[in-house]
Amino acid sequence: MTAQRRTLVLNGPNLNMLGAREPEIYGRTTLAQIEAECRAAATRLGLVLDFRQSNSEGELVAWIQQARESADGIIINAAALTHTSVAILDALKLVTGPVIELHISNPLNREPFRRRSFVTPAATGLICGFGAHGYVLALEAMAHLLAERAKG
Ligand code: CA2
Repeated sequence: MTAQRRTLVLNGPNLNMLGAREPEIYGRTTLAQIEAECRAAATRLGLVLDFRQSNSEGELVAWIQQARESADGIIINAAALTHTSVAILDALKLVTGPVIELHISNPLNREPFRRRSFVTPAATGLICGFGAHGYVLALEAMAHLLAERAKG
């Protein structure tokens, strides 16, 4: 059954370059490998997965708007836009399903400018600092939240 189980995973700018630099912060896993791990986890958890990446703020906003119809929950690693984008915040505020903010690193123990998030005010919860495995943790949290919602 796919009702209440469609999960959109959104990835922001430069995450398509994962594995190419700063492995001490982000690890060596590429975004393609993360997507494969997410697909395996989604199958195990009974989620229908839509996994996307864009370097464009406008495209991410459009996808969030579309998700109001096409997804039951959103997991978002907005990357650098986390710290700058009122447009993403405004789009996420219109989403009625669960929103999970995700980061590979822990932005709270890095540079001060990473401590401000424009995603957090619209997020149901936040997962950060667990490396690429955070994506699987976020999918597990989403499966739990959607199952709870389905109970009514
Ligand atoms: O830790 C995260 O997941 C971040 O969202 C990653 C963003 C950063 O601006 C946030 O503060 C935290 C950076 C995404 C791009 O990172 C790359 C890492 C390695 C190679 C290429 C890009």
